[in-house]
Amino acid sequence: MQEGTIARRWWKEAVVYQIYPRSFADSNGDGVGDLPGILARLDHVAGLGVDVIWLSPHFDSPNADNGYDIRDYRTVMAEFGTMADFDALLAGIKARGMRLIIDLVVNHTSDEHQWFVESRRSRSDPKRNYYIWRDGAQGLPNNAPSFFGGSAWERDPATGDYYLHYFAKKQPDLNWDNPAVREDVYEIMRFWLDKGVSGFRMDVIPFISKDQGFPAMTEAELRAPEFVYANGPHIHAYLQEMRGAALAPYDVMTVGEAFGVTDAQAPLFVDAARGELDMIFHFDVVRLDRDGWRKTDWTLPALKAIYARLDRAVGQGGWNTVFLGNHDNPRAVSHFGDDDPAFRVASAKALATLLLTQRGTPFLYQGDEIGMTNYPFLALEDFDDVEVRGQWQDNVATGKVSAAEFLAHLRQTSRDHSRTPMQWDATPHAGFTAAAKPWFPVHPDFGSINVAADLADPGSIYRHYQTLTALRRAEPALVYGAYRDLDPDHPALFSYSRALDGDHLQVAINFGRDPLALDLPPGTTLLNGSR
Ligand code: ISL
Ligand code: CA
Repeated sequence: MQEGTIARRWWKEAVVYQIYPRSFADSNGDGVGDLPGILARLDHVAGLGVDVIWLSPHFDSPNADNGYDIRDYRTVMAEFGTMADFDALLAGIKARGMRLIIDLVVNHTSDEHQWFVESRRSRSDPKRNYYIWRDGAQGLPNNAPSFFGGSAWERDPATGDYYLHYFAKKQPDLNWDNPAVREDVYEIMRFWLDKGVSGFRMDVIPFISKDQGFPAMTEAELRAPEFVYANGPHIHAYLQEMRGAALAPYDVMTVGEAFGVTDAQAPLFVDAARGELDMIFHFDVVRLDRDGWRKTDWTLPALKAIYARLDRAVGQGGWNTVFLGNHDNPRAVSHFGDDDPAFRVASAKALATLLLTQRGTPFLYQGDEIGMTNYPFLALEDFDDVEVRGQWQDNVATGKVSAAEFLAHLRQTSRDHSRTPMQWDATPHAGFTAAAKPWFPVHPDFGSINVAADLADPGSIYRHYQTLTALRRAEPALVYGAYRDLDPDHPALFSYSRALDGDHLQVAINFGRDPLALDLPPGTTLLNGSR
């Protein structure tokens, strides 16, 4: 991307930290993380030097998909606390000079949401058209698959009709072609914006507009249905309407989870002139080594090529995000780094350097700041994820693949790796809970991998994150500087420059186990001594 006048915005300069509330900190000893638990640990987050917290869904939910199935958008999930707890958390975040963005999950609701309870009652119910129904007498509308196993169509006994659900059966898709749905969503957004949140992370937002003809899907399309489900006929109209109707009066940030959006399509979502989203999460990096549920290999040149391509794609008017982990992905140091005990710390620090010196708003995920690793799952019953159970039905129960083969891939790719409890210290259950049993097991390596250990070690991963967030704050070139890969073909070295107004920084990251020699131009100043 060329140097030039990039519009300055607070959310371009921010570093974001994602919290998965179920697994962050339990304050009342029921084994489940909660909002008061987060409040009690805010100094840890603020101490990292982050500016924004992204809170995964905190709304009332039956937890068919751990909160991504919302039953009431204006109520806090009972296990997480009360609205007073939310207000106290928001106040605590602001008191530390940070902002809060929350998770907007409006492609679908829970099937226990009042809208769906009414919609499914009868074909003539006023809420019928809040969801996507098709006449049961015509048979399955098309061969669209659910991401969580089986068909995307579920036949409902009350009327014998089918309803659409791209995710679990308990997550019926909303009908965004119905203006009443859109108005209700904008009302929900204003409710939380008026409470003082600073924006939204928008769950699978490219899916909200559907081609309601639902044509049959080809074999190729079935291998990656997200590219069929995203970018429906009215997606940009709806995002522009949303900006005008709900977001414009507020100084907020929006980031869309752009599952199914290619880098070529990115500017259509994030070019500021279009008034849609501020930025999007691309899946190119976290999915570069995936073929559906299968884990495949990757190379560093392939990873570097993605960063270069995404940087070019957003152009002058757009903006990128940078992330290596979240609640849907395995642990970054196990996925992109090296979690062998001899290399884990250096590797996690290397990944932190990548996250915090690339061009784009960095999104950190809870636990990566101490290099938490993938969990040693053994059998199907060790997993919690609805996606795992559904894909097991599709692939193993049907006899397509052996349990051993499916588990071998799952042990590398499962979303559950990032959902084990945060490891605070070496006390029972890593200080996550005082309960006899946490909702999900703590990683057995918590005795050595925990926040207390990192705080006591000046050379820890946590300390490296602190150094890097301070560096990013001190060096505008790391935010707005032009990006150039200096050695795209090197198999182990990731080396790039960031240049702004005569300031020229070079970043060099060793992705390999062997030391690398690096010739630096004369007069180079090392900005931080981590070698
Ligand atoms: O790739 C996926 C599906 O096979 C998952 O990572 C995920 O379903 C997808 O990225 C969309 O994620 C979002 O929507 C889901 C929810 O389960 C995820 O946690 C959320 O991040 C449905 O709300
Ligand atoms: Ca709790």
